[in-house]
Amino acid sequence: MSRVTLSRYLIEQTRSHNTPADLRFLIEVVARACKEISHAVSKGALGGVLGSMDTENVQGEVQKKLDVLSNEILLEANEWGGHLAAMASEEMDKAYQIPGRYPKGAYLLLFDPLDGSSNIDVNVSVGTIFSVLRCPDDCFSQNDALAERAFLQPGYRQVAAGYALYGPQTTLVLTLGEGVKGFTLDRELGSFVLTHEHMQVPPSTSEFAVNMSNQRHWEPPVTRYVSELLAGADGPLGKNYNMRWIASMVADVHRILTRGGLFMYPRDAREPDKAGKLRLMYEANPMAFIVEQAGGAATTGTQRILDVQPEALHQRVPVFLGSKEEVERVTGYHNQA
Ligand code: P6P
Repeated sequence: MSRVTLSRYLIEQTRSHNTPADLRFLIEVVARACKEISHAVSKGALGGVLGSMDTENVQGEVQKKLDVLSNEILLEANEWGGHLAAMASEEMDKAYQIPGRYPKGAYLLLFDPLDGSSNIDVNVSVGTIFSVLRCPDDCFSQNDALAERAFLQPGYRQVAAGYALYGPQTTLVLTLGEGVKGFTLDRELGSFVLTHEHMQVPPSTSEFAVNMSNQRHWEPPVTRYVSELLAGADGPLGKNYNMRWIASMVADVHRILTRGGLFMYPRDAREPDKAGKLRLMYEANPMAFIVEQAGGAATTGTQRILDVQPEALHQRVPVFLGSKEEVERVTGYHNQA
């Protein structure tokens, strides 16, 4: 059987599910940018792109050279196509307005250009996360603040979400709201080829992912839940659990999409107002959309992530996502507290 490339999949989606042509174009442009990022990441020390800049991003995190390069690749790839009204990125404080010389379109693109970038210098998988929203009618104003407000839509309004994982293979995982598909980059062809027709998160699991070094900062429901996981077969959950923590959300989520598991980044007493480390608009929301489309669940501990009404572009939320049985358990503990 001839191999299905991303382009062919998107065209067939247009026929079967009326995926708008400009959304199809958007996904293809983002995928092409991810190929370019994959190429830059794979060069490592040979490409002179390892290490950090002497700058910080809006999150107060030291920027890696590849963070900045990946952000520029995504901006330059997407600004001229006429499919976007604006863009937003983890690496930029304000929304990115489409330059006046280019036409605007109906979509808003949000991304974390290189998530997990602290892993780059030690050659551990990193990734790009993206989310697509429709632009409300009134967002075409020239007023930045207005365009910024246009981004503040709950995650259930996403029309597409995906990630590229730069690991032993470069894979693109995508949902258009009709399930989750996985594509693997064929470097000889230069195309993403459909390799995972129907990605599903197993409803139960024996594997969890959390940074245990933060244990003393967790709230009681999380402390209770993790202690039960660690108690194993002799404990209340009656089975032994394994733990993984790659410290690269894209890699941890991809493992969960592949074999199940529970990913946690809880609220942290060190900075309770920040509500944990992960950002709602371009990390939690796209991953929650993908995980739910794959039959899993994603909450803040007390609320479905996709129902959170954003109040700020770089807002953070606690994240519990993955196998439905475990997400429901830990969420139940929060609601009992
Ligand atoms: P910690 C990467 O910086 C990231 O945003 C996610 O990809 C990852 O899951 C998390 O932070 C790792 O955080 O505190 O374990 O380094």
